[in-house]
Amino acid sequence: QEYTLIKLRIHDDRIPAKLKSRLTSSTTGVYLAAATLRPETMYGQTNCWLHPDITYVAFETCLHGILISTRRAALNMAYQEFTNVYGQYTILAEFLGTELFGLPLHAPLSYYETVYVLPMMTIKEDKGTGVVTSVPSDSPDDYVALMDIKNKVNLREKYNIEESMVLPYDPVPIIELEPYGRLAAPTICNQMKIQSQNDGGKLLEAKEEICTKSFSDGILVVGKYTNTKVSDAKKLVQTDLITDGQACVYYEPERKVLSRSN
Ligand code: ZZB
Repeated sequence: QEYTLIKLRIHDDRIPAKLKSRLTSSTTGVYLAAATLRPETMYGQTNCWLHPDITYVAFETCLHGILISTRRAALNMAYQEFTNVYGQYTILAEFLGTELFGLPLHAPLSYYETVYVLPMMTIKEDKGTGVVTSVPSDSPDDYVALMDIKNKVNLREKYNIEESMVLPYDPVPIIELEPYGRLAAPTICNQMKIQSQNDGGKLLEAKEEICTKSFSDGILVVGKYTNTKVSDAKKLVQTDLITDGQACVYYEPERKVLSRSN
């Protein structure tokens, strides 16, 4: 599986102290490394998701500054020549997701100049980098999680999330997709009456429906590739981001399939 790693840059003046103390003057930025299959949707990023209880590590790369991901993804990257020594990475600092909530980020191509790190309970530790960039216009999972944190004061209080990190952020129309219009994920979630992050089955159904449709029929309505089909724009946007040093390619090793005979 090929993912695009999107480099979400933590504002330099907000790098956590325990990492800051380990940095040298040559550091070229600290980034949350979000794994996505949809680089063409980056115009619609509204926030970044981390899981509160997952451990994330910060490590130095040759070409991409300091990256933050799960340990497992860091090791995979070390085997993909991200680090100085093949197969090895040095941990500069370790964080639980909770320690990173509320950090301000620069997200490449996003309509919003600054986006924040917020909690999502359905992040899987063993997929991608454990860092997910949020595009609520086109991802049902992101849309319901954003609505949760917007609507639930107790959830924000629990994780010290301020209103200003959430309330100004709305889904951005970026892809036209018949018959859903320009906000496919909100539309399908409302049609299917999906209420929360815990509606797993319905969410999966919604995601599969619009993901497949978007690839075959979606048309970008923002940015340099306005009026381009999603299926064509994907590669074009990925290449631009990589050329600008704002992204790179990451391969997910194939999962072992457990076969059982009975
Ligand atoms: C931005 C984006 C925009 C995504 C969209 C999806 C959609 P799949 O198809 O099931 O493999 N993701 C990445 N890592 C994780 C993780 N560890 N836990 C939970 N979710 C994760 O899903 C790939 C997508 O799942 C990735 O692409 C990422 O969200 C998320 F408009 O990045 B995506 C209809 C989907 N739309």
